[in-house]
Amino acid sequence: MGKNEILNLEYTALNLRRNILRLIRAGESGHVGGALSSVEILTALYFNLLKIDPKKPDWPQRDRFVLSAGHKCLVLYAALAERGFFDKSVLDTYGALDSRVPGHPNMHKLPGVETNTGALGHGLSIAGGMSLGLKLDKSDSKVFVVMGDGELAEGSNWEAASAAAMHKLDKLIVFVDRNKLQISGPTVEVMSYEPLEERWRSFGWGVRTIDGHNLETIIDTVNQTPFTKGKPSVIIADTLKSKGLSFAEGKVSYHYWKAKPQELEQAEKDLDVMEKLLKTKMEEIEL
Ligand SMILES: Cc1ncc(C[n+]2csc(CCOP(=O)(O)OP(=O)(O)O)c2C)c(N)n1
Ligand SMILES: [Mg+2]
Repeated sequence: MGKNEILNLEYTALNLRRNILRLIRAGESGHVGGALSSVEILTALYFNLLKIDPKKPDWPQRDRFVLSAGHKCLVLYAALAERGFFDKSVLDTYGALDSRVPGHPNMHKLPGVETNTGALGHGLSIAGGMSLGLKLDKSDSKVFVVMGDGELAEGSNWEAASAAAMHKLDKLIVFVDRNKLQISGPTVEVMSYEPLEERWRSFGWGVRTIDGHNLETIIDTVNQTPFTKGKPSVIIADTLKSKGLSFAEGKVSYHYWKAKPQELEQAEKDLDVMEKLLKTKMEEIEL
């Protein structure tokens, strides 16, 4: 990929973070930590990898995206709005009664949402079913899933992982957002999943571990799927929870953020600094 192309995607990632802040401003609170750690993954998907058409959200040939960890919905709303699935003014209704962007994604309210999620541990089963259906239809469409690392404590995931391997769903691509934290503490202390890579491998999946904030790496890695022909693929994305907010990064207490006005101000400043850095990078490229 060209440097310019990557930088443009980095700008898009910044816009997603700005959209997330806009949602938080409207609702005054939300699951911000896991939304911010997945920003680069959703940027890569919605602005490079997914075969989609915002004007035709039900286009049968589209790729599917399932946000299994539905509480991360702020990042999904941010990406869908930025990609043009709906007007950005909808983001300002977050937290309001009957909002189209509720606390967990609802496919009946918003175009681009493939399925309802929020009860952890269901997305992979749904995505596996979608992928099997597409395979039976001889479709080329891929199914992508984003899961949380804490979510992997749900036993249903491992049943779904076995079924996907048995059915040789090699167009099924899962990201585990390994930000190492879940709701109440470090993931390995609440319910350890380690050794994660070996665990997925033993379930019959192709596995890679990457830096989940590096857009170029995310795209290159997806473009190498299936890592093994006939096997589903999982990408363990190492990330930082609340990435981008100086006062919240890596802190479990920002899993769900009840935003104080001073914190919102600081958050805006943090994103302005990010924008300045990107501008400098852009000038260096143009020289
Ligand atoms: C079945 C179920 N149990 C509990 C919860 C409450 N809950 C919401 S988020 C969360 C922690 C998820 O952690 P992780 O998957 O690591 O997400 P992230 O760190 O990306 O926010 C829990 C336990 C839920 N949504 N569903
Ligand atoms: Mg986590």
